Amino acid sequence: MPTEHDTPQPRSVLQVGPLKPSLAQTLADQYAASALPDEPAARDAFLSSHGGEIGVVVTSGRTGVDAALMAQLPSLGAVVNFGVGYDTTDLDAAAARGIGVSNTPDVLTDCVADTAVGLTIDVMRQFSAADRYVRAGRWPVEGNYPLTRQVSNKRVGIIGLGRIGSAIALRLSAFGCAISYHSRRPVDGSRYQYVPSAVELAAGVDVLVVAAAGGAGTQRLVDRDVIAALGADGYLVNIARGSVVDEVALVEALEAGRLAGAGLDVFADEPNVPEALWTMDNVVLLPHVASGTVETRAAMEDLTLRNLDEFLRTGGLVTPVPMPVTTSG
Ligand code: 8YV
Repeated sequence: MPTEHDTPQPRSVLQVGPLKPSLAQTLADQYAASALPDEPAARDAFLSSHGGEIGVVVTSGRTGVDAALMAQLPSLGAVVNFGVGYDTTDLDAAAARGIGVSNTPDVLTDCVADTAVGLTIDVMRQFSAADRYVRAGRWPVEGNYPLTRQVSNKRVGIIGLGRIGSAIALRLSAFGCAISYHSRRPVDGSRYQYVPSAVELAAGVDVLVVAAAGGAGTQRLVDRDVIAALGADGYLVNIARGSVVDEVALVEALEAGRLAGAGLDVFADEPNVPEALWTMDNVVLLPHVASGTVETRAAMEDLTLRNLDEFLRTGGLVTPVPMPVTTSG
């Protein structure tokens, strides 16, 4: 009985959501890719006439493919993500249909980890705020900038000791920081201290760095209790996903002085950032730029295309993500 692998699989490529311009151009020029229209009527028209032809979607971690869209792509064989995070793609729906999902791990680890270290130094030493102080002409008028907090030798807790979390730990260890971490389970062979809960971790550190993947499993993992445990002398740094932190609780704690500061590259509803944070000198706000370097985005683009090529050639993927086990699997 011919299986689905024998019958020729539709190989049409569909771009879903905005992508790095050069990648979008390559998809159009070299893969005859279509781009899913944003406008609802045009989108529905496209899906009803061409949905069945689509074999692979290329998207970014910021857009993804949900179950509703997946249902309108009956021949879909893979979702190729530009980005390490894939929390916007419904893995359960994909697994149920045997659809593979890939991401771009490793190639962005250094830049994201550098950003976490940069945010930690900036928020504790208030370099951005001090820079604004000088540019506002306040130094000759108000004198020296107030003293800030030392980064070296501080106790740092990492939520999510994966590739990026480990790279952050390595960097901050070189600053003499004592590293401890919380993850779903202890990491075999890790030289850092495992702490079984996020609250206990926060209670024992000066800086809490969020490096856990987004998704249902980590939704508001850094909640009110964790923020309270971190305390009025504690700092929060997030380079993972806004969804991992209870942003309302975070803003309230900062407004009430129940947290010393926060360095944030990601937010709950990007690109919207709570206005209450805009005027706080003990908060550093970045527009989701952790992997945003020429070198890293080029490497992400290359790995995205390698996954696409592999799927079109063999039906496999170069960097598939771990898929949930389905009851029917
Ligand atoms: C990407 C990211 O910029 O890799 C991720 O998960 O969040 C960023 O590196 C983004 O996903 C691509 O749009």
